[in-house]
Amino acid sequence: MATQTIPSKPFEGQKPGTSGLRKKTRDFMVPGYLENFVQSVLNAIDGATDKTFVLGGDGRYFNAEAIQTILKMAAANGAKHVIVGQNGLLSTPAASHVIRKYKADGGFILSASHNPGGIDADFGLKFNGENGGPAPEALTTKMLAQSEAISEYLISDGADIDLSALGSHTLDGMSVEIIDPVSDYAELMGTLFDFNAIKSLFATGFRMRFDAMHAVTGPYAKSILEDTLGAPEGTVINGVPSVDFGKGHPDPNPVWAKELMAEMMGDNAPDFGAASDGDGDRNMIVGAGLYVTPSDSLAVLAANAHLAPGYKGGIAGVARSMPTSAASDRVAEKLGVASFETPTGWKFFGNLLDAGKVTICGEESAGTGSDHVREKDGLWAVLLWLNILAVRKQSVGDMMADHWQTYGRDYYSRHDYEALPTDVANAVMEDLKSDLDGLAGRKVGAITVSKADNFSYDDPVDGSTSPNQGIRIFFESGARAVFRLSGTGTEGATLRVYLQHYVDGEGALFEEPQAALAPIIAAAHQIAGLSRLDRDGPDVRT
Ligand code: VG1
Ligand code: CO
Repeated sequence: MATQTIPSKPFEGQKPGTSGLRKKTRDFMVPGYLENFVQSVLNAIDGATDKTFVLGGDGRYFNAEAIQTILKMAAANGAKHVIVGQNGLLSTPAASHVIRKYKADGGFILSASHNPGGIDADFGLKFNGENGGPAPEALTTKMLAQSEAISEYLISDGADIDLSALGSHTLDGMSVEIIDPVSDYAELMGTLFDFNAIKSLFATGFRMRFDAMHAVTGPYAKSILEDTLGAPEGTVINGVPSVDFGKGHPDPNPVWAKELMAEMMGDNAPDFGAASDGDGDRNMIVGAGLYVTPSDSLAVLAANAHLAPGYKGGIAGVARSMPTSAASDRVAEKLGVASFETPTGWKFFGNLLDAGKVTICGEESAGTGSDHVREKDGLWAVLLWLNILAVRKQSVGDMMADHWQTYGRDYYSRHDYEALPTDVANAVMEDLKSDLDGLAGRKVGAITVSKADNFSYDDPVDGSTSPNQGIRIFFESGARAVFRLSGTGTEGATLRVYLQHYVDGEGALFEEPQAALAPIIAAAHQIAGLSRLDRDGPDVRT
């Protein structure tokens, strides 16, 4: 066995986006593509010598092959030890936990998250640091620079490791430990939540459906919900991970989690429904007949977290991404704790969590998490909901009604226009930017713009600035429209339009969100000139 030095040339566009490098699977399979990026990451972190890494992914097509390559490259680059999830599986939050628990120097997570999987679909790779969180922008910038200058990579010619065999292995002098992907994570959940209270809830006949969407959370959800907490078998549906996620989009929103939504909106709906995404970091929450918008879910979790043992001392603060609604700010204000508004993407929460400024974070895209790891965590959110429901002994509908009466309701929806021609999507954003100064005071239909800006974030911990994070348009009514382009897509451009309208606790709290938002939707269309998209409507409405 020996280290091979393979000459290589840069590939264009190895720029990590909102969450790692995401490309078409076939791009990743081009000889040298994956290798170049892995070597660039290792170069950017000043090498692998004597380091320990965690390695695993969401099980999509090419997951296992990529793991063998990364293992051989880690060995050739001098790493000491790699911890791998059995069969190459580790959910993103579980990987974050394993990095922290075993004090690894970082981890490689193979996932394109909510994007579809398969040879003609998407693949992705991201690197998380020793705090368990996604590489911050300063580091992803270094990775890109390395990828643009690369001339060779190192790889061992050792044999493949049997990823199904738990325990210790050796690869060209490097030790490899295959671990059960679920047990460390399940143990952590047991320390945060009152499992006995949740067990009693299920024992009363409380009915739940968890849609794992053929993705990585299946084994986690089955083990924790069914085997440990006593939920009846069949509570978890689509629970066996498959390389193409049953040919679906493993994206927990009302459009893609159709099967679950149909059941939850139908007669005899279960009490509680939830779904998670490809890599297990997102969650969707649904009550019988009621979809809970993720921004509201974040607010409810922040307001009630103290009911779970892990948070009984209260929370330090709440952070939300800019496009997320202000619902969690209202909770923070009432609790007398700090709230923060960050750019889209979990990497911006890491500093706030590390500095102890916040306990709970969330995004409108169905990501919620806390300081227990440094990633958003789908099953964690579901378990916190269950713990709260077990203590409050209320239905999801009654809890939401209570919440809105206390804080008012932020009607919310995101409209996505997917796979647009890049020039058209760029023109929408450029026109908005050049109009910004003229927008204040403009009357659009019945509503008036009060202020417009291009969001820029100053990190209060490390002092860095991230400009150009989305266009915000505020209306005099207190409503808001936000426009930004997705940084996780692999085809053309995806325009995201985020819409929000606040009604206080005395107002009309039980409207259908699209209807309540209709004037803002119309104004947003007019201001951004969306008729040029030539689409009948958005591809996804959350
Ligand atoms: C999207 C979401 C963002 C999320 C990111 C990664 O990014 O909007 O909130 O953090 O996906 O989530 P973008 O740039 O496409 O809007 V995941 O579950 O795909 O890792
Ligand atoms: Co995800």
